[in-house]
Amino acid sequence: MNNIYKAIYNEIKKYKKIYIARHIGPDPDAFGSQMSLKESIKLTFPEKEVYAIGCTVSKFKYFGRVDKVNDFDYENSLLIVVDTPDKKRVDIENFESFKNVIKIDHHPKVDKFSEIEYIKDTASSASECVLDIIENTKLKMNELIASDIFIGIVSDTNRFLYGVNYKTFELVSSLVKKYKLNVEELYRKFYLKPLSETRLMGYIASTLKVDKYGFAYIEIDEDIINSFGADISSASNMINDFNNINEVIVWTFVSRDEKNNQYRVNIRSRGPVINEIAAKFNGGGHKFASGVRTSDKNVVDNLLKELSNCCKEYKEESEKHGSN
Ligand SMILES: [Mn+2]
Repeated sequence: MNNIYKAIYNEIKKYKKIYIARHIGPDPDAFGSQMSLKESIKLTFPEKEVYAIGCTVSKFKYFGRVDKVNDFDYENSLLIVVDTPDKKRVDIENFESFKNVIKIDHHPKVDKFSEIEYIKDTASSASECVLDIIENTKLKMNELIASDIFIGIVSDTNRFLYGVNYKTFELVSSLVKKYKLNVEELYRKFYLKPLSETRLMGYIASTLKVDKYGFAYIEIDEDIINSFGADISSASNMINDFNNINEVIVWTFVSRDEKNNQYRVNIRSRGPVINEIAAKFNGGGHKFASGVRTSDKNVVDNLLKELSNCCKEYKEESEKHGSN
C-alpha cells in the first residue's frame, strides 16, 4: 500500500465510530460513494459503528437509508467526507470538531479541511475513488458494494458520456465481471421513475426559456415541485436529463430552497467551461457541471447574465471557426 492508502486504512482501523458525510443536495455519486464506503468498512470490521449521515432524498431511496444521528461523538470518532471539495457544502454541522477528518474527492481542490486528503480529479466520480481505495487496501467488497459504486460511476458520467476514458471502462468491466453485476437489472432499478417525475420533466421542458445564444434557464418554485409530488433535490437532479438539446449550450435550473432561504442554481454546459464563472459567484464544481448557492436574488440575475454572455462569446467563436 502506498502512503495515502495506508494512511486512510490505518485511520479507519483506529476508530470504533466512523461517520461518513457528503455534500448538500446529494446526487447518486454522493450516495454511491458514501454507502459503498460504509458497507465496505462494516464488511471488513463488523465490530465498528459506521454511520452514513446527511439529508434523505426520495428519488434516491434505491441506496437505502441514511442513519439518523442525534448526538455526534466528536471527540472519539473519525469523519470521512466524500464527493465534496468545499467546507460550506459538507452536509453536517461542526464537522471540524471530529477527532480526525478524511476527504475523498474527485473535484478540483477548493478547501483543505482535513489532514488526510485523497483527491483525484481525473477520476470519473467519487465512487471510482472509493473503488480505488478498496482495491488498494484490505477493505473488502461484495456485490452490494460493487453495485453502489457502479451506479455512482454510471450516474456521474451520465451513462458514460462525460469524463470517461479507457480506464473507466476497464474499471467498470472488471467490477461487472468479478461481482457478476446484472447491469440491465441495475439500470432498470435506478432509472425507472414515477409518472409524477416524468410529468415534472414535461413541465420543465415546456417552461424552459432559451435565448438566441443557446442559454437556457428555468426558475422552479418549490410549490410547483411539490404539486408534482417530487422534492427539490429530485428536481434539481433532473438537470442532467436536458443535455442533448440542439439549441442549448448552457442550461441552468434555479430553485428556491425555502427552508434555508437560499437559491440553488445548477448549471450544465456542453461547450464553454462554466466552473470559473460559478466560482466568481462563490460557487464551484466541474468544468461542465457547476452550481451556486446564494440568498441574494441579484447574484442569481447577474450569474444568469454572465452565463448568457459566455454562450454568446462561445457561439461567435465557434462560428468564426466554422464549426457548431
Ligand atoms: Mn461526484
